[in-house]
Amino acid sequence: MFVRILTLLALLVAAHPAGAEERAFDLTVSKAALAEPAVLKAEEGDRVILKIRPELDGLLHLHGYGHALPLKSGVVTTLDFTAQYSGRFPAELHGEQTRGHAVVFYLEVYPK
Ligand SMILES: [Cu+2]
Repeated sequence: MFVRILTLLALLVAAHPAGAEERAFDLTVSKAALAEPAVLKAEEGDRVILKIRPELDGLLHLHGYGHALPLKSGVVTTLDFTAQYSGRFPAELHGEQTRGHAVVFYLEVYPK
């Protein structure tokens, strides 16, 4: 058991390049938030942890990264990933309440 944990730790360390940071964001997805999309900043290789509090239903789609996350009003959801591509990526909410697409936030990933 102990050896297994060590192996797992070694894999985790190997997966994160030197200098990578953890960036945690708290986001509320509401009609007001959609009127003024947030800009989230990270650097290439960082671990991004988004804690999302939806006040609307829909599918959150982070373009460029291909992440699609179903949101249900009142159910807090976390999206945890490595910012492996640099650039500016819109995350959109797809659903009836937004009548198609609405930008929730922009993720800006700066090259290292
Ligand atoms: Cu989309």
